[in-house]
Amino acid sequence: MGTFPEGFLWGGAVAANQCEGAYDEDGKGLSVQDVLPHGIRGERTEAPTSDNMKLRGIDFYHRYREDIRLFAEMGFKVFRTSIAWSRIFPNGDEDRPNEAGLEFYDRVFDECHKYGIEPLVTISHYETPLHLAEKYNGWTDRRMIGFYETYVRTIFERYKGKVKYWLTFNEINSILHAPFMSGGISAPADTLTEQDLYQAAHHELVASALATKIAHEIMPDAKIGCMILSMPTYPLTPSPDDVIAVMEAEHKNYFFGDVHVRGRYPGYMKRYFRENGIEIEFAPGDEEILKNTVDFVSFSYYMSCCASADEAKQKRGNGNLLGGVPNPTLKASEWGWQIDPKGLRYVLNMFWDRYQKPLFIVENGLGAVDILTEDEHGNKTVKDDYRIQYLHDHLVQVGEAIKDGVDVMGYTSWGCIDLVSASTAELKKRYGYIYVDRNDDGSGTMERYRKKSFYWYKDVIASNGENL
Ligand code: BGP
Repeated sequence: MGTFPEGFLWGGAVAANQCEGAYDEDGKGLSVQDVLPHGIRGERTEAPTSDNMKLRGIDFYHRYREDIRLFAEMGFKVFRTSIAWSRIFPNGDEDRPNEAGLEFYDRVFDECHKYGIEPLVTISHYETPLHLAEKYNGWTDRRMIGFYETYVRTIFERYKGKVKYWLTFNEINSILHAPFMSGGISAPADTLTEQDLYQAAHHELVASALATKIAHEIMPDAKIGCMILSMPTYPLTPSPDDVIAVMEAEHKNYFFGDVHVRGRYPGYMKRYFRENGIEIEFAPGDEEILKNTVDFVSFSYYMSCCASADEAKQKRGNGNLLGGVPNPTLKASEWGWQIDPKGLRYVLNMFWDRYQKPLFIVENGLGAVDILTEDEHGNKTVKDDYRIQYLHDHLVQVGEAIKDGVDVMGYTSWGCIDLVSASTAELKKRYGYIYVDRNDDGSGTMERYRKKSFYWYKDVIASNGENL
């Protein structure tokens, strides 16, 4: 018997807003992404602007057949994508869905099943309808729970025979760090208090638990997961103060998983709220709804960071949304994200010890600049040994965690086909096994080419992780 269990769900992940393009086709409404041409650190615009790479993405909306065929060629068992909420409810607060939007995902899921690929669907992946952001200030408003409920009922009823695995909110803990992109909160970030952000998070947590309840009613066989941005945090020094700083930093992330898995607010968070003058308003029934806990825990993993109790050492490194004090022992990617394969084994063990629920790594990968070249047969390709190395090193650690006894359901590497970056909105930050000929100046044919990592991953899947 090999290391990876039989039936391990190998695959890749994307999000609608980063690959589909067709931002205004077939009745789609605008989403927050359509006014974020420069990613999370950039300013939002009043309306979509032509420099926004996401408006066309990689044209997955029109090329999904070709792309899914390539995923099938690699042997994918699962394909993670999201449904763009604003294709189904263009404004978000309508009663009736947009049929053309629903039909698009019918076609995508049917295409997956043609090859025996199981879709894994993120219900909300940083693409709240813009109207909900502008009219209601996103998730700060409790009415969002109702809009989300209408949306999830619609998609559960529609896709119940086609989609078994669902994630309620992408990287739900990121709402504290990227309120507009993650929570559709349009008030300027510097005007928002912790009270605002945690109340918005509460609304999302209730909505997530409600979706879990409804999913179980409509689709008894479905599996519903939460999705956490994981960022294992190490003490910068062995000082006990640094260890406590780590514990407190991790609580801010564990809070979200703890509510999803245990169905109630943890004591450490109640203390934090009490001592910081935060009062979360619970509506009657919220406590009961939160008891609808998830079937599995999914997370993204790109990097780890450090924490320090020393004010003078509080510098923030580059990295995905959470940042953190850089680790002096680690190297970083071209975008400054520190590379730490062992952190993946560590975080898998931490989640497993804490939750005893199946775990799903739904994002992991290396964003890098790729050079298009030719192989010995004259075919265009990318010799991305650096990406193979990164993925290899991480999968070795997944294997170690499995040997530790951790129940890992699957692995979908991020950006299995090149797509537009969430944090910087660039296309040159490529993650894919498949190269897409599109550049940040808008040039390119949109042709797809298999990279060296394509063949490597195909072999990993075919050998169920034995040939890494
Ligand atoms: C996660 C997001 C993804 C994805 C990934 C890589 O935070 O869930 O949407 O984009 O990070 O980040 P980036 O695209 O910024 O390189």
